[in-house]
Amino acid sequence: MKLKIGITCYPSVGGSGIIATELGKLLAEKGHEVHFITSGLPFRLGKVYSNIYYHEVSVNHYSVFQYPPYDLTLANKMAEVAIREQLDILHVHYAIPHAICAFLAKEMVGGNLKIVTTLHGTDITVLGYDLSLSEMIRFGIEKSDAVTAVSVNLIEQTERLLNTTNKITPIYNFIDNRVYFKKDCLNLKEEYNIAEHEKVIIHVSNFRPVKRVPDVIRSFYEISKQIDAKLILLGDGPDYSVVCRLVKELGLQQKVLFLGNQKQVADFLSISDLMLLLSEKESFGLALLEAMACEVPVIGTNTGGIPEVIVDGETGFICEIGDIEGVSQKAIEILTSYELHKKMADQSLERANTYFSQETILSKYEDLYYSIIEQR
Ligand code: GMT
Repeated sequence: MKLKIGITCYPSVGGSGIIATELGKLLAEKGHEVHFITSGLPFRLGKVYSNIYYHEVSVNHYSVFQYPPYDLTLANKMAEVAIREQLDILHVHYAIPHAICAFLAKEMVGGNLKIVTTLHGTDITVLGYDLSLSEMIRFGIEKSDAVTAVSVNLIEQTERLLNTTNKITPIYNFIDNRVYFKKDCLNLKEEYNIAEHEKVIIHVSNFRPVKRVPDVIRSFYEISKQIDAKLILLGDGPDYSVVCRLVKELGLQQKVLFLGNQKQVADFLSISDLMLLLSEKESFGLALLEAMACEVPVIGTNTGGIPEVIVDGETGFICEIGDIEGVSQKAIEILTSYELHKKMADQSLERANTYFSQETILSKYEDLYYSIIEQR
């Protein structure tokens, strides 16, 4: 039975938007009908699919409202699309506000519409501590027909913090290995003036304070004392200028490449020897998985879902938050041993393609959809 699925996410460049969009594309490839109900065209949609529709949520800025009513407009749009298109499922990414909007839409529509909520992280690990929102997040989770989270750690945190009773199923994030694989991009090194013998370290994030990008710079500073290397920074965000200043202070201007938001992430990963993701909070760390699929070993911090992605000592290393010395030692270990690097690169690819492949994860979502539809 083919399903009609509405998907709501933040359509920007963040990991949750990427996962929601990629999932929509995979579902469409399997013959399901997918309706994106979002405030903008999802960033990763790319090519045209005859069974993917886009319904824009455009919020009116009436002067009578002090704040634009995104949540209510979204709920109204969800209800409208659910009735017109006879949706079976509304799959929302983020409990706040999307699960609440879906609940409102379901109340408006009645009937058999089912809500699936996927928790991605900051709706729990940051907003969950905010007493002005936590009860609402709990409500959104309890009222969903099915709830998933992108790591087991995120489930534990949700249950501990919010005392939820609704079952939460872990469904890990995935990569599309038709997009993320190691390519021959050596010309990129030349274009960016990276010498052939220089090692390339990469960091990809939205430069929020939680990503601790200054730790990446400080670790790189230590590494570059012993190894000829360049650091590629992909992404942009609030800490960008703090990071620029630190790079200048440490005299690293010639060694750090600020490349901003880029679409061809796999090309940059293909010339990289190591990824650093040294976050304070990270419910999964999609960037790590993208690196692993491109045969890049990774060093991440011992937080959130990162230890579920990296196998310490096999696909990379796990270090404590803020342990610059530990990170730089491990990085030097990987970058100076051909055998260790090769072993970790191979094991990273193997892990990405077995535990986190699109086929495995897509079928988990499909099974979940069918299981709640059977409960009708
Ligand atoms: O990491 C961010 O700041 C962006 C955020 C998002 O909404 O995209 O990422 C969260 O969801 C991703 C996809 O599930 C996860 O890979 C990230 O680990 C998670 N970020 C945090 O937990 C901080």
